Amino acid sequence: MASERLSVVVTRRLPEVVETRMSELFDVELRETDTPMTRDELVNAMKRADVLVPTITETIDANMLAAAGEQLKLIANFGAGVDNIDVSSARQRGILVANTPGVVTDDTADMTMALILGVTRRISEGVALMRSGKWEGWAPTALLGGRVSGRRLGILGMGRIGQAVARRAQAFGMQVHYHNRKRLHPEIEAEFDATYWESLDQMVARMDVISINCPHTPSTFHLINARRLKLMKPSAVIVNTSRGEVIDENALTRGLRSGEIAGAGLDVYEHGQGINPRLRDLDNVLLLPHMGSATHEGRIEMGEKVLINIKTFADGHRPPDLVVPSML
Ligand code: 8YV
Repeated sequence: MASERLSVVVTRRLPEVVETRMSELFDVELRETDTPMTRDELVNAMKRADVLVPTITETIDANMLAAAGEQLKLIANFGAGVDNIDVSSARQRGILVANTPGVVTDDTADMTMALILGVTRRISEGVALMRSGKWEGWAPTALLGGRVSGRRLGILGMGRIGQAVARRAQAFGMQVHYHNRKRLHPEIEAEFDATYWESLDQMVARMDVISINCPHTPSTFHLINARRLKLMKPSAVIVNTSRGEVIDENALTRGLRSGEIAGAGLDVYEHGQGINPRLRDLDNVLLLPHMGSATHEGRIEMGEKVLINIKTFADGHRPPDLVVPSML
Protein backbone atom coordinates (compact mmCIF):
# COMPACT_ATOMS: atom_id res chain seq x y z
CA MET A 1 0.00 0.00 0.00
CA ALA A 2 1.48 3.36 -1.02
CA SER A 3 1.90 5.63 1.96
CA GLU A 4 0.91 8.84 0.20
CA ARG A 5 -2.57 10.27 0.14
CA LEU A 6 -4.89 7.46 1.06
CA SER A 7 -8.46 8.56 0.57
CA VAL A 8 -10.20 8.68 3.95
CA VAL A 9 -13.87 9.42 4.66
CA VAL A 10 -14.77 10.48 8.20
CA THR A 11 -18.45 10.09 9.09
CA ARG A 12 -18.74 12.60 11.98
CA ARG A 13 -17.14 15.85 13.12
CA LEU A 14 -14.04 15.10 15.19
CA PRO A 15 -11.97 17.42 17.41
CA GLU A 16 -10.35 20.12 15.30
CA VAL A 17 -6.77 19.01 15.97
CA VAL A 18 -7.66 15.52 14.79
CA GLU A 19 -9.32 16.76 11.62
CA THR A 20 -6.37 19.04 10.89
CA ARG A 21 -3.81 16.26 11.30
CA MET A 22 -5.99 13.93 9.24
CA SER A 23 -6.05 16.50 6.41
CA GLU A 24 -2.28 16.89 6.57
CA LEU A 25 -1.68 13.16 6.25
CA PHE A 26 -4.42 11.93 3.96
CA ASP A 27 -6.77 12.90 1.19
CA VAL A 28 -9.60 13.28 3.65
CA GLU A 29 -13.30 14.03 3.29
CA LEU A 30 -14.54 15.54 6.52
CA ARG A 31 -18.19 15.75 7.50
CA GLU A 32 -19.64 19.23 7.27
CA THR A 33 -22.70 18.78 9.43
CA ASP A 34 -22.45 16.75 12.59
CA THR A 35 -25.21 14.28 11.85
CA PRO A 36 -24.83 10.53 11.42
CA MET A 37 -24.46 9.41 7.81
CA THR A 38 -27.51 7.80 6.27
CA ARG A 39 -27.18 4.26 5.01
CA ASP A 40 -26.99 5.53 1.42
CA GLU A 41 -24.33 8.08 2.29
CA LEU A 42 -22.34 5.37 4.01
CA VAL A 43 -22.66 2.94 1.12
CA ASN A 44 -21.49 5.66 -1.26
CA ALA A 45 -18.58 6.52 1.01
CA MET A 46 -17.59 2.85 1.05
CA LYS A 47 -17.56 2.86 -2.74
CA ARG A 48 -14.96 5.64 -2.94
CA ALA A 49 -12.86 5.56 0.25
CA ASP A 50 -9.71 3.53 0.87
CA VAL A 51 -10.35 4.01 4.56
CA LEU A 52 -13.61 4.69 6.38
CA VAL A 53 -13.63 6.28 9.84
CA PRO A 54 -17.07 5.56 11.35
CA THR A 55 -18.35 5.98 14.90
CA ILE A 56 -20.96 4.17 16.94
CA THR A 57 -23.69 6.06 15.08
CA GLU A 58 -22.90 4.23 11.83
CA THR A 59 -23.89 0.61 11.49
CA ILE A 60 -21.91 -1.28 8.87
CA ASP A 61 -23.54 -4.58 8.06
CA ALA A 62 -22.73 -7.46 5.72
CA ASN A 63 -24.85 -6.11 2.85
CA MET A 64 -23.11 -2.77 2.97
CA LEU A 65 -19.73 -4.46 3.04
CA ALA A 66 -20.77 -6.53 0.01
CA ALA A 67 -21.58 -3.32 -1.85
CA ALA A 68 -18.27 -1.64 -0.91
CA GLY A 69 -15.76 -0.82 -3.60
CA GLU A 70 -12.64 -2.95 -4.07
CA GLN A 71 -10.52 -0.02 -2.87
CA LEU A 72 -11.96 -0.10 0.68
CA LYS A 73 -9.25 -1.75 2.75
CA LEU A 74 -9.59 -0.41 6.28
CA ILE A 75 -12.38 0.60 8.63
CA ALA A 76 -10.68 2.61 11.38
CA ASN A 77 -13.45 2.93 13.95
CA PHE A 78 -13.46 6.04 16.16
CA GLY A 79 -14.44 4.10 19.28
CA ALA A 80 -13.41 1.05 21.25
CA GLY A 81 -16.61 -0.98 20.78
CA VAL A 82 -16.99 -2.43 17.29
CA ASP A 83 -20.49 -3.86 17.60
CA ASN A 84 -21.57 -1.34 14.95
CA ILE A 85 -19.46 -3.23 12.40
CA ASP A 86 -19.85 -6.77 11.06
CA VAL A 87 -16.19 -7.60 11.71
CA SER A 88 -16.41 -11.18 10.38
CA SER A 89 -17.88 -10.10 7.05
CA ALA A 90 -15.28 -7.37 6.74
CA ARG A 91 -12.54 -9.90 7.41
CA GLN A 92 -13.92 -12.30 4.79
CA ARG A 93 -13.79 -9.48 2.27
CA GLY A 94 -10.23 -8.58 3.17
CA ILE A 95 -11.24 -5.32 4.85
CA LEU A 96 -9.36 -4.70 8.08
CA VAL A 97 -11.10 -3.25 11.14
CA ALA A 98 -9.28 -1.25 13.81
CA ASN A 99 -10.55 0.48 16.95
CA THR A 100 -9.41 2.78 19.78
CA PRO A 101 -8.99 0.70 22.94
CA GLY A 102 -7.28 1.90 26.10
CA VAL A 103 -7.89 5.62 25.72
CA VAL A 104 -11.53 5.42 26.84
CA THR A 105 -10.77 3.27 29.90
CA ASP A 106 -10.30 5.83 32.68
CA ASP A 107 -13.04 8.17 31.51
CA THR A 108 -15.57 5.34 31.22
CA ALA A 109 -14.57 3.94 34.62
CA ASP A 110 -14.93 7.42 36.16
CA MET A 111 -18.42 7.69 34.73
CA THR A 112 -19.27 4.25 36.05
CA MET A 113 -18.36 5.42 39.55
CA ALA A 114 -20.35 8.60 38.99
CA LEU A 115 -23.40 6.45 38.18
CA ILE A 116 -22.83 4.15 41.16
CA LEU A 117 -22.56 7.14 43.49
CA GLY A 118 -25.32 9.01 41.71
CA VAL A 119 -27.88 6.24 42.01
CA THR A 120 -26.88 5.06 45.49
CA ARG A 121 -26.85 8.62 46.88
CA ARG A 122 -29.91 9.77 44.89
CA ILE A 123 -28.10 12.63 43.21
CA SER A 124 -30.55 13.08 40.33
CA GLU A 125 -33.42 13.43 42.82
CA GLY A 126 -31.43 16.06 44.71
CA VAL A 127 -30.67 17.94 41.51
CA ALA A 128 -34.32 17.77 40.44
CA LEU A 129 -35.44 19.15 43.81
CA MET A 130 -33.03 22.07 43.60
CA ARG A 131 -34.08 22.83 40.04
CA SER A 132 -37.74 22.77 41.01
CA GLY A 133 -37.19 25.55 43.55
CA LYS A 134 -39.18 23.52 46.10
CA TRP A 135 -36.40 22.66 48.53
CA GLU A 136 -37.54 23.58 52.02
CA GLY A 137 -34.22 23.09 53.73
CA TRP A 138 -32.39 20.28 55.46
CA ALA A 139 -34.30 17.53 57.21
CA PRO A 140 -32.90 14.54 59.09
CA THR A 141 -34.73 11.99 56.98
CA ALA A 142 -34.75 13.70 53.61
CA LEU A 143 -33.31 12.00 50.53
CA LEU A 144 -31.51 9.27 52.41
CA GLY A 145 -29.48 7.03 50.20
CA GLY A 146 -27.19 4.11 50.84
CA ARG A 147 -23.54 4.08 51.91
CA VAL A 148 -21.35 2.97 49.05
CA SER A 149 -18.53 1.80 51.28
CA GLY A 150 -18.91 -1.86 52.22
CA ARG A 151 -21.29 -2.66 49.36
CA ARG A 152 -20.66 -5.61 47.11
CA LEU A 153 -19.97 -4.59 43.53
CA GLY A 154 -20.36 -7.26 40.86
CA ILE A 155 -18.51 -6.32 37.67
CA LEU A 156 -19.76 -8.06 34.57
CA GLY A 157 -16.79 -8.02 32.19
CA MET A 158 -13.39 -7.66 33.82
CA GLY A 159 -11.38 -6.33 30.89
CA ARG A 160 -9.57 -3.02 30.89
CA ILE A 161 -12.59 -0.93 31.87
CA GLY A 162 -13.89 -3.47 34.40
CA GLN A 163 -10.50 -3.46 36.12
CA ALA A 164 -10.36 0.33 36.13
CA VAL A 165 -13.80 0.30 37.80
CA ALA A 166 -12.54 -2.27 40.33
CA ARG A 167 -9.58 -0.03 41.20
CA ARG A 168 -11.84 2.94 41.83
CA ALA A 169 -14.47 0.93 43.69
CA GLN A 170 -11.84 -0.46 45.99
CA ALA A 171 -10.75 3.07 46.87
CA PHE A 172 -14.37 3.79 47.79
CA GLY A 173 -14.37 0.81 50.15
CA MET A 174 -16.52 -1.44 47.97
CA GLN A 175 -16.01 -5.21 47.85
CA VAL A 176 -15.10 -6.26 44.33
CA HIS A 177 -16.67 -9.31 42.70
CA TYR A 178 -16.64 -10.18 39.01
CA HIS A 179 -17.86 -12.49 36.30
CA ASN A 180 -15.83 -12.84 33.14
CA ARG A 181 -15.42 -15.28 30.29
CA LYS A 182 -11.99 -16.08 31.67
CA ARG A 183 -10.92 -15.97 35.27
CA LEU A 184 -8.19 -13.38 35.86
CA HIS A 185 -4.64 -14.22 36.82
CA PRO A 186 -4.41 -14.69 40.62
CA GLU A 187 -2.08 -11.68 40.90
CA ILE A 188 -4.68 -9.40 39.32
CA GLU A 189 -7.42 -10.84 41.52
CA ALA A 190 -5.21 -10.18 44.54
CA GLU A 191 -4.61 -6.58 43.43
CA PHE A 192 -8.35 -5.87 43.65
CA ASP A 193 -9.06 -8.41 46.37
CA ALA A 194 -11.63 -9.57 43.82
CA THR A 195 -13.89 -12.61 44.09
CA TYR A 196 -14.54 -14.51 40.86
CA TRP A 197 -17.99 -15.94 40.17
CA GLU A 198 -18.11 -18.56 37.48
CA SER A 199 -21.88 -18.43 37.61
CA LEU A 200 -23.40 -15.10 36.63
CA ASP A 201 -26.69 -16.17 38.24
CA GLN A 202 -24.96 -16.72 41.56
CA MET A 203 -23.20 -13.38 41.33
CA VAL A 204 -26.22 -11.24 40.43
CA ALA A 205 -28.20 -12.77 43.28
CA ARG A 206 -25.68 -11.64 45.88
CA MET A 207 -24.57 -8.18 44.79
CA ASP A 208 -25.62 -4.72 45.96
CA VAL A 209 -24.44 -3.10 42.72
CA ILE A 210 -24.00 -4.66 39.28
CA SER A 211 -21.84 -2.84 36.75
CA ILE A 212 -21.95 -3.79 33.08
CA ASN A 213 -18.49 -3.53 31.56
CA CYS A 214 -18.46 -6.21 28.88
CA PRO A 215 -18.70 -5.52 25.14
CA HIS A 216 -21.88 -6.20 23.21
CA THR A 217 -21.44 -9.42 21.23
CA PRO A 218 -23.94 -12.14 20.28
CA SER A 219 -23.05 -13.95 23.51
CA THR A 220 -23.56 -10.91 25.77
CA PHE A 221 -26.86 -9.77 24.20
CA HIS A 222 -29.48 -9.62 26.99
CA LEU A 223 -27.14 -11.32 29.45
CA ILE A 224 -29.12 -9.36 32.01
CA ASN A 225 -32.59 -10.56 31.11
CA ALA A 226 -35.89 -10.67 33.01
CA ARG A 227 -34.91 -13.90 34.76
CA ARG A 228 -31.58 -12.55 36.02
CA LEU A 229 -33.15 -9.24 37.04
CA LYS A 230 -35.52 -11.23 39.23
CA LEU A 231 -32.54 -12.90 40.88
CA MET A 232 -31.17 -9.54 42.04
CA LYS A 233 -31.77 -8.32 45.57
CA PRO A 234 -34.63 -5.79 45.71
CA SER A 235 -32.17 -3.35 47.29
CA ALA A 236 -29.64 -3.74 44.47
CA VAL A 237 -28.88 -1.27 41.69
CA ILE A 238 -27.46 -1.75 38.23
CA VAL A 239 -25.26 0.59 36.19
CA ASN A 240 -24.33 0.35 32.53
CA THR A 241 -21.63 2.32 30.72
CA SER A 242 -20.95 -0.36 28.11
CA ARG A 243 -23.70 -1.15 25.64
CA GLY A 244 -27.44 -1.06 26.17
CA GLU A 245 -27.99 -4.37 24.42
CA VAL A 246 -26.43 -6.29 27.33
CA ILE A 247 -29.56 -5.52 29.39
CA ASP A 248 -33.12 -6.27 28.31
CA GLU A 249 -34.27 -2.66 28.66
CA ASN A 250 -37.98 -3.42 28.79
CA ALA A 251 -37.47 -6.03 31.49
CA LEU A 252 -35.28 -3.58 33.41
CA THR A 253 -37.94 -0.89 33.17
CA ARG A 254 -40.56 -3.32 34.47
CA GLY A 255 -38.25 -4.40 37.30
CA LEU A 256 -37.60 -0.79 38.31
CA ARG A 257 -41.30 0.11 38.18
CA SER A 258 -42.33 -2.87 40.26
CA GLY A 259 -39.55 -2.38 42.82
CA GLU A 260 -37.93 -5.70 41.94
CA ILE A 261 -34.66 -3.76 41.89
CA ALA A 262 -33.91 -0.48 43.61
CA GLY A 263 -32.35 1.67 40.91
CA ALA A 264 -30.35 2.02 37.73
CA GLY A 265 -27.72 4.33 36.30
CA LEU A 266 -27.59 4.15 32.54
CA ASP A 267 -25.30 5.81 30.00
CA VAL A 268 -26.28 3.51 27.13
CA TYR A 269 -29.56 2.11 25.84
CA GLU A 270 -30.69 -0.90 23.91
CA HIS A 271 -31.98 1.14 20.98
CA GLY A 272 -29.60 4.09 21.06
CA GLN A 273 -31.49 7.31 21.67
CA GLY A 274 -34.82 5.44 21.39
CA ILE A 275 -35.09 5.05 25.14
CA ASN A 276 -38.02 3.27 26.74
CA PRO A 277 -40.07 6.38 27.66
CA ARG A 278 -41.12 4.85 30.97
CA LEU A 279 -37.51 4.95 32.14
CA ARG A 280 -37.58 8.72 32.00
CA ASP A 281 -40.47 8.90 34.48
CA LEU A 282 -38.76 6.90 37.20
CA ASP A 283 -37.17 8.61 40.21
CA ASN A 284 -34.82 5.73 40.89
CA VAL A 285 -32.90 6.02 37.63
CA LEU A 286 -30.09 8.29 36.57
CA LEU A 287 -29.93 8.57 32.80
CA LEU A 288 -27.02 10.00 30.83
CA PRO A 289 -26.72 10.50 27.06
CA HIS A 290 -23.82 8.11 26.30
CA MET A 291 -21.13 10.42 27.65
CA GLY A 292 -18.91 7.87 29.42
CA SER A 293 -15.86 8.65 27.30
CA ALA A 294 -16.81 12.25 26.53
CA THR A 295 -13.76 14.17 27.70
CA HIS A 296 -11.69 16.56 25.61
CA GLU A 297 -8.59 14.51 26.36
CA GLY A 298 -10.24 11.19 25.53
CA ARG A 299 -11.65 12.34 22.21
CA ILE A 300 -8.27 13.68 21.10
CA GLU A 301 -6.55 10.46 22.13
CA MET A 302 -9.19 8.46 20.24
CA GLY A 303 -8.41 10.58 17.19
CA GLU A 304 -4.69 9.97 17.65
CA LYS A 305 -5.32 6.23 17.76
CA VAL A 306 -7.34 6.42 14.54
CA LEU A 307 -4.53 8.40 12.90
CA ILE A 308 -1.89 5.89 14.01
CA ASN A 309 -4.00 2.98 12.81
CA ILE A 310 -4.42 4.53 9.36
CA LYS A 311 -0.83 5.77 9.07
CA THR A 312 0.61 2.41 10.09
CA PHE A 313 -1.61 0.69 7.55
CA ALA A 314 -0.62 3.26 4.89
CA ASP A 315 3.03 2.46 5.62
CA GLY A 316 2.38 -1.19 4.85
CA HIS A 317 2.06 -2.55 8.38
CA ARG A 318 -0.70 -4.05 10.45
CA PRO A 319 -2.66 -1.35 12.32
CA PRO A 320 -1.74 -1.60 16.02
CA ASP A 321 -5.38 -1.83 17.10
CA LEU A 322 -6.50 -4.41 14.59
CA VAL A 323 -9.72 -6.18 15.62
CA VAL A 324 -9.98 -9.83 14.63
CA PRO A 325 -13.21 -11.81 14.94
CA SER A 326 -11.66 -14.23 17.44
CA MET A 327 -11.20 -11.32 19.88
CA LEU A 328 -14.94 -10.75 20.01
C1 8YV B 1 -17.51 6.29 22.14
C2 8YV B 1 -17.80 4.02 23.22
O1 8YV B 1 -17.75 7.60 22.43
O2 8YV B 1 -15.56 3.77 22.52
C3 8YV B 1 -16.65 3.26 22.67
O3 8YV B 1 -16.85 2.05 22.42
O4 8YV B 1 -18.73 3.45 23.62
C4 8YV B 1 -17.90 5.48 23.32
O5 8YV B 1 -17.38 5.85 24.52
C5 8YV B 1 -18.23 5.91 20.88
O6 8YV B 1 -18.29 4.56 20.69
C6 8YV B 1 -17.58 6.56 19.70
O7 8YV B 1 -17.82 5.85 18.52
